[in-house]
Amino acid sequence: MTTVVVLPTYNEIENLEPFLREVRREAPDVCVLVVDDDSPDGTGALADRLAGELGNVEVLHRFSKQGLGSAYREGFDRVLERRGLQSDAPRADVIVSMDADFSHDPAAIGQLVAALDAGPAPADLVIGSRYVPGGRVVHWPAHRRLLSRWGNRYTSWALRLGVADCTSGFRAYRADALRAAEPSSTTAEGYAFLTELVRLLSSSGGTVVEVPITFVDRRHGSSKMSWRIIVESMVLVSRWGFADRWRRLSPSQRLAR
Ligand SMILES: Nc1nc2c(ncn2[C@@H]2O[C@H](COP(=O)(O)OP(=O)(O)OP(=O)(O)O)[C@@H](O)[C@H]2O)c(=O)[nH]1
Ligand SMILES: [Mg+2]
Repeated sequence: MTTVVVLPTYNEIENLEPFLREVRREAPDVCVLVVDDDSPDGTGALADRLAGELGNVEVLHRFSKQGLGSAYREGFDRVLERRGLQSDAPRADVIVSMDADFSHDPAAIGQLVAALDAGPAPADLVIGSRYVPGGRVVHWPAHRRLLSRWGNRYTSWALRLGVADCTSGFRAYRADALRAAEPSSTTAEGYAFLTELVRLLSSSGGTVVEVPITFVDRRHGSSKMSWRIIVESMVLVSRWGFADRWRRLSPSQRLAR
C-alpha cells in the first residue's frame, strides 16, 4: 500500500529539515509532497535540497500565500490525479495530511494508516483527534484551547457529523474515498477546509473514525492563525448547518415556513 503525505508549508525553515528526517525515520516507505507557498524564509528552496537528498519527496512551488485550504486542494489534486508529479511517482492508496511544525508526531503516521483497516468495518478517513478519550493538547495557551474546543463543539452541534475534532489536520484518507468526495469542489480558505472535507466525505457515503493523538504546540516559527480564518470558519459552519437542516425538513415543513 502506497502512502503519500501532503505537507503544506509556509515559513517552516526551522522545522522542515528535522521534520522530514523524522518522517523518514519513523515511516521510511511514505512519499511526501511538500506544498510551499513561496515562503519568504526560503522553506521552498530547503525542500528542494532535501528532496534531492532524501528521495521520495516532491515539492510543489506555488507563487504566493493562498491559504491552507487552497494548498490542500492543489496538493490532493496532484496526488489523486497524478498531475505534475514525476512520471514514476507511485499511485497513492492512502493520503496523509499533517502540519510541518511538529504539532503532529511523525511516529503516529503508521498508527493512523493502520486504523483505516483496524475496525470492524474499513474506514475511509481516520482523524487524529484531540477530543476523544486519550487525546491531548500540550503547551497550547488557554485562548487557543478554548477557541479550538468550543469551535469543535459548535461544529459538532451545527453539522451533526458525529466527529469530535473536525479541525484536526492530522488525517489518513483512503484515496478512492477522497477522490469521491471531490476535494476540488471545496471553497474554504483556512482551516474550515478540514471541516468542509469531512462534511463532503460523509455525504458521499464515506466512513470516519477518530483515534486519539497528542497535539503539541509548535516550538519554532510562528502561527498562521488569523481572525480572518477564524471568522471564515464560524460563518461557513453556520451556513452549512442551516443548509443541512433545511434539506432535512420535509417539503410540507418547508412550505409552512
Ligand atoms: N502552503 C501553505 N501552507 C500553509 C499556509 N498556512 C499555513 N500553512 C502550513 O500549514 C500547516 C498548518 O498550519 P496552521 O495550523 O493553519 O497554522 P500554524 O502556523 O500551524 O498555526 P498554529 O495552529 O498556531 O500552530 C503548517 O505546516 C503551516 O506551515 C498557506 O497559506 N500555504
Ligand atoms: Mg500548527
